[in-house]
Amino acid sequence: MPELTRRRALGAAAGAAAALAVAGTAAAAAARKEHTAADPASFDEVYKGRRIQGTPSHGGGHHGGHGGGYSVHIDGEELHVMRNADGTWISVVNHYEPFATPRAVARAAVAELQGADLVPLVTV
Ligand SMILES: [Cu+2]
Repeated sequence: MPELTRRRALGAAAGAAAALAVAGTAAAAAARKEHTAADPASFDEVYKGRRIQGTPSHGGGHHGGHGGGYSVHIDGEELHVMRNADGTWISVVNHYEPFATPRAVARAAVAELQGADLVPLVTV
């Protein structure tokens, strides 16, 4: 009975899709829970000869809260950072490499810059 087999196959596919949807929702909920956790603490240190600073910045920043409510500076210049939905962080210098904390992002940016000045990002 090809028809019955086809229906069964469709039913199984629908069941799998539903299970995936449930799993996706659970993952999203977990990510949200993590996201609503307290903002990372401020930091201020010298790393590889550069001063890196980070601090929660609610409502501040040059592009209005897009930075996840947190601002990072390297030698006084703002490093554009963004918080991903899963709670990880990226910067304009390391756009495709997520880090666990803004401090890790700042350190990675310092390593990436290799002593070069951070040029302020102009947002139009
Ligand atoms: Cu941004």
